[in-house]
Amino acid sequence: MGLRFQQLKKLWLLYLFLLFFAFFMFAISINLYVASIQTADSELRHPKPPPKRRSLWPHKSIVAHYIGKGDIFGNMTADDYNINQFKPVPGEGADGRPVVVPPRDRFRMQRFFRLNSFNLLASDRIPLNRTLKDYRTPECRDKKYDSGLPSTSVIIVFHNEAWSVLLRTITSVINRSPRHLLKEIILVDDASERSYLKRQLESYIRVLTVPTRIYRMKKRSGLVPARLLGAEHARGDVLTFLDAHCECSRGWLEPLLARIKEARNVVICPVIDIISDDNFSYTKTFENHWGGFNWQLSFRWFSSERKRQTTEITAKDSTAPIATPGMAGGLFAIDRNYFYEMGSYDSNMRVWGGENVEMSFRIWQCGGRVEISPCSHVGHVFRSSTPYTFPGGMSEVLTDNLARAATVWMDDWQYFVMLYTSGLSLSVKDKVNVTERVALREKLQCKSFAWYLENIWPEHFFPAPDRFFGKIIWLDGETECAQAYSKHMKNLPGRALSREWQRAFEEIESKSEEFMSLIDLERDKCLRPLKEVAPRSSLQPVTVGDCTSHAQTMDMFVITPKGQIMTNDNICLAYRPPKQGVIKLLKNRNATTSNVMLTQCAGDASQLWNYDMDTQQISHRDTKLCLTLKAATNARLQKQEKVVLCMQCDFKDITQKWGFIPLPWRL
Ligand code: LR7
Ligand code: MN
Repeated sequence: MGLRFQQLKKLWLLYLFLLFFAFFMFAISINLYVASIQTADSELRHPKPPPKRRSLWPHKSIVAHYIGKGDIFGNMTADDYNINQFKPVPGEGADGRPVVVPPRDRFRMQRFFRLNSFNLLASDRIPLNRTLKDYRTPECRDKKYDSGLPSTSVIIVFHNEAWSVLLRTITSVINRSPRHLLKEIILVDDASERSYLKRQLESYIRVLTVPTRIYRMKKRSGLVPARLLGAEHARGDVLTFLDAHCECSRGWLEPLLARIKEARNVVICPVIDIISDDNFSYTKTFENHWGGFNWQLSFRWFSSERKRQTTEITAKDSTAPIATPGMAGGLFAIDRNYFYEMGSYDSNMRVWGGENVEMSFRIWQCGGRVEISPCSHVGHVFRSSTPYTFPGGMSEVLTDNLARAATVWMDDWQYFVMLYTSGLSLSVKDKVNVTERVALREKLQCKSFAWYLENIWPEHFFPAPDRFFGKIIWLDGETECAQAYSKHMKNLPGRALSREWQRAFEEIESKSEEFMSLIDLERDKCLRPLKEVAPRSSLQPVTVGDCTSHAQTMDMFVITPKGQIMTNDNICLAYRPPKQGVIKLLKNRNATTSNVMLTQCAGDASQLWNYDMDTQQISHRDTKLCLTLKAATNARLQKQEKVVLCMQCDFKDITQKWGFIPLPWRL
């Protein structure tokens, strides 16, 4: 009896263990599966600005990465596309709160996500007139606007937009704009196929309290031709463009119109808040961020301090607009006549992309201004993938558009963009015909791109004639390139006095061909971020890797005469003293300790470096510590890694010797 009981107990325990184990494996595989589908569709298009929250670091990360959620269940039927399933639940999404779709609808929710690359079921539960909070600062709320503001036509273009999302955009415009300032709403349908966007939409807009008209493109053309069609029919003093998935919040319009009344050459954008593609919650973003473009001309948000440059208003006024080198593209107001005087849009830009770059450069270079008004808040649904088709091919269309913008406006820098953007090349440039736009630039007597960079975007991270552009090579003393480099530097007269970047740049430039030809692809190592993907927002340790691939930009650096070591996406090499609790945090984040990081450029002392041509050391200017290549333990992976650290300088130390290999960037 006793033995039996023992056996039973054992069996029972074994059974329990197996059950637990099976469950455990199941959970893991589900997790892996979800992770795999999420990364598969995480193609990043437009960065959303950072939500407003307390920052951990003095220089805040500026680009939020987000993971797209694709459809994982089966195909859609024609009915799925064409039926409007808007079914508002009172109070759902009120004050911009997130929507929770009931568990019984989760399956459908996944299925319908891919239709628009956002959670349609969540949107379909939110009333068209849902309430939002007042996202303005007290100073903005108190602001008085004069009575004679210009009127505006709001122009919304769309292709296959969801009913609830489009109509919530329209409703928010009507409900949150002073009636006398809103002349009309103009919708332009870029050849949508969904049936609810035909008659049903026409009869819906007929009864609105604000005159609303719809124009339809004969064939799918893209947002530029669609916006041009809308603008043609507009009668307001000002054109205000919005994407078809926005929500205007309280007081959004007056600051825009007031700024244009003050200065008609200003293209003024609202602060773009985030409406979640997942649950449609509305999140306020920073008022003080501004925009620019990376080396591939993708729009990026930045948040380093910027002087409020408007002349009429003092720099202290927190309600004053911020000058921005680049605009996101979708949400802005412009004086109607000024829009045409400045050449409206490049009508040969198709489908999506490039027009925001073109307009930013054109407006600035031809005497206008682009600004963001901190008092105007409009939400936008940020998506991680494109829901619609790209007639002509996504990459071809986008690169053609970018090539047009670059060729007309970027002077010498167009070659840089062509060389280092995948899909772009000088041959794409030859393909596009931009004669008309070049003539426009002549006619308006626009300034050069160099002027734009120097004056409008002095913080920029592009190459320039007085900067170095290329790779930072570790001179291990053995490879041919390393030896040639050291020999050249050592034999320069007066080199011992030259702790100046400018002098180093000149010397490197004069010998660039030779150094380049000596690079040994197998052995030479160049400075690069520790992770395979280039860092965009977070701090990232630095290491060395093969100097080979010229197609990637993560190991290419721009060095300014001032001593900033920058790379794409506004990332700079920074010294991070461990005392500030960085090591501890790093342990959690990257599991590697280093006091040298790639992080958002801020132009402060932590990011300034010296170069000594005599010893080939790069040292941090303030602390006089030298960049050193060391083995470090990665606590998480339990393995040794090479990491670049700042350590006491020792001119004999081979792990502290660095050289520069220039890369071409202009013809
Ligand atoms: O072929 C098309 N036809 C269209 O009518 C393609 C698009 N569209 C419509 C579309 O329905 C939408 O209403 O054009 C509008 C913009 O398209 P989105 O929402 O797919 O673009 P986006 O929000 O991803 O992209 C941003 O960059 C674009 C570059 O061409 C445009 O300038 C968008 O207006 C712009 N959106 C914003 O600036 C919102 C803030 C994003 C940021 C940062
Ligand atoms: Mn959009």
